[in-house]
Amino acid sequence: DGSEAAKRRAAEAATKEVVDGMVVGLGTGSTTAYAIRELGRAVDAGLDVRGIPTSYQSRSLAREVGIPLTTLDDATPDVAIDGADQFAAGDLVKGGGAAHAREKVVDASADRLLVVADESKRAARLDHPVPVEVLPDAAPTVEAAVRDLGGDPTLRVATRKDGPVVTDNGNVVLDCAFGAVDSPTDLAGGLSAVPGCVEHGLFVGLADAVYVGGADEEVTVER
Ligand code: DER
Repeated sequence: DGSEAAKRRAAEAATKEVVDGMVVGLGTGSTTAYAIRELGRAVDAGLDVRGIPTSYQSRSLAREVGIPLTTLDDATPDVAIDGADQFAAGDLVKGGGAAHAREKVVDASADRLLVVADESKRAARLDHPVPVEVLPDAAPTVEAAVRDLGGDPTLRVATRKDGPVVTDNGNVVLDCAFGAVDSPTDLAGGLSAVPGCVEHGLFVGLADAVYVGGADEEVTVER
């Protein structure tokens, strides 16, 4: 459908920034998956790159398409390519895939973070529920702290598994509805200070470019 084609266009446009010898942070989600597949084709054609995955999903897809992998022990990403649940003026809500803890580490370590998205992710102000990865035993106390910050937390329930979604790190996820966020910086600071919060999905000031796949076969780049 249209949005899949738009996601693919955005991802393939961003992948053009990857040149020989680069180390690439490989984000998680369906939009970034198009970039990972495109990188696999480029590797088949002789491109010399190494990838640093951000989740079980991105690692297994990178292996499937033949991208050589490395880790942050041995390399720093020149570029990271990652998706978003919402973007507004370069700030992001991420975590739809419950991978945002490792994504933020890799994305922030990269010299350039390229976000890839379709138009449905665009917003004037961030108002998407913010995923918060939480130590399982801390869920009740983090829920209370989120309410004190003005949010409404919902434990993310798994499908085809009884109980909550469990992240690659063995934690659970609260989706926290705050409505329109006046200051992403302030809310990010408030969430980071909550004991038991492993990582939240506000990526403030991290994106260097947002590649947006439009309905009209176009890709716009917002810097
Ligand atoms: O989990 C994540 O942060 C993903 O990048 C998500 O935000 C975007 O996933 P999508 O490209 O499948 O919409």
